[in-house]
Order: sequence, then structure tokens, then C-alpha cells
Amino acid sequence: MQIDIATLFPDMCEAVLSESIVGRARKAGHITVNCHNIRDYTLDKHRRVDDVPYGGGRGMVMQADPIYRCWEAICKDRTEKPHAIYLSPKGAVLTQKRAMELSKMNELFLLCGHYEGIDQRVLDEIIDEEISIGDYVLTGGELPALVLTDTIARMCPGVLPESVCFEEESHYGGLLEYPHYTRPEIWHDTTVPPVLLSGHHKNIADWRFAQSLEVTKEKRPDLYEDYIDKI
Ligand code: 4GS
Repeated sequence: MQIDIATLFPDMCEAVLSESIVGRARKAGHITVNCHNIRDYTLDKHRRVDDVPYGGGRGMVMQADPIYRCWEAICKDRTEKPHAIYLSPKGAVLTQKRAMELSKMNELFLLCGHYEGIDQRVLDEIIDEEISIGDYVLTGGELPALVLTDTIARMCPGVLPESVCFEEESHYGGLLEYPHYTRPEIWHDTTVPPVLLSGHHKNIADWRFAQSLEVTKEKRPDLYEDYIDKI
């Protein structure tokens, strides 16, 4: 998987992507993530990348050309055109299912917007898909691009030690996760559920599945109904 992120804040993206599991996966070569500064592609002598909106109104709009030239530069050394995603509240809300599908693609281009938005013409020309990370408004598309990169990265081969790591977690398979416990056995007068100390693998698996059902029914009745309808 190769992900190219076009942003006005490459250092912000790089800082997040250099740490923890994603940072390790990049160093080990399991995934390639490059952050590109859109400002490097402006032809303006003052390095401007935005201007006032036609038709008036508040704020600034990101210009088409620097974004297009950034996209062109990325495409030039690729064999196939990357699947281009614009992170925006107008997009379809991100789900585990879509993230899983995207993790099977070879090359992704993630475009981060700022200010009031981006000149529609460049979006119409290069963008294949718009994705939102939720129904709320942020100051920029960087955090959404990082969220998307993180969830995709963990499903790429070699990134997590075993595939069970992501298959057992919340939203994978449509249920929320069962609760976890670790040492000590008694903490603040509360003991660990005895079945977890039994060493009986079948009983433990059954208990965890029952907990998953219960937690999902309680916290996310919408997911629970979907799950029940499918079985
Ligand atoms: C989101 C979101 C977002 C919208 C970017 C206002 C700056 C901002 N992007 N999911 N302009 N939610 N973007 O809020 O993806």
C-alpha cells in the first residue's frame, strides 16, 4: 500500500505518522506514506495557495492549480493513477467496511482541505471519492486523512502481528468488543470474571461472544439490529 497525502501542513501529518504502529510499519516497509506540501507546487511568487471566493462571502478558497500540479507530480512516477480521496464533511461517513475495501487498493491519494474549501474544478477533475470521518466540522482535512491512513494501515499485511488482531476488534464482524482484563486479579476490591481464570478456552470464547452481544445491544442498538438481521 502506498498513500500520498497532499496537505498545507506536512509536518503535522509526519509527526503523527512517525509514531507507534504506523511509524514502525513505515520503517519496516510494510506501507509507504508520503506527505506532500501543496505550497511547494504554487507558481505564485508569494507562494500563495488561496484566494477570495468568486461571488463574495467570507473566508478563502484553496486554488485549483497548486493542488493539480501536486497531483500531477505524484502521478508522474506511478504506473497506475492512485485512487483519489478528498476528506470532507460532504463525503460518505467512513465505515470499517469501506476502510477494509480501501486497504486492498495499491495506491491512494488523500487531499486535505483548509479554509472555506477548494475550487470545485480541481475536485471535479481529479477526485474519485469524498469521505467524511463524521458529522462535525474540523479546521482542516489533516486529522481525517490521518484517521483514514491509520485505520487502513492496520489492515495491511505485516502491520499488525496477526490478522486476528483486527478481526476480533470492535466493528469488525459487526459487533463491539468484549471487555478486557489484566493483572492484578483483584483491583479496588473488584475481581476479574472467574471464567477468564478457568483456562477453559471454549467457555472463555463463549463468554466473550455473549459479552460482545450484550455490549453491542446496550451501547449500539443500531449495530445490534443489523447483526441480528444478518444471522
Ligand atoms: C471533515 C470531516 C471536516 C471542513 C476542513 C471545513 C476545513 C473541514 N473532513 N470529515 N473546512 N468531518 N473538514 O470537518 O472529513
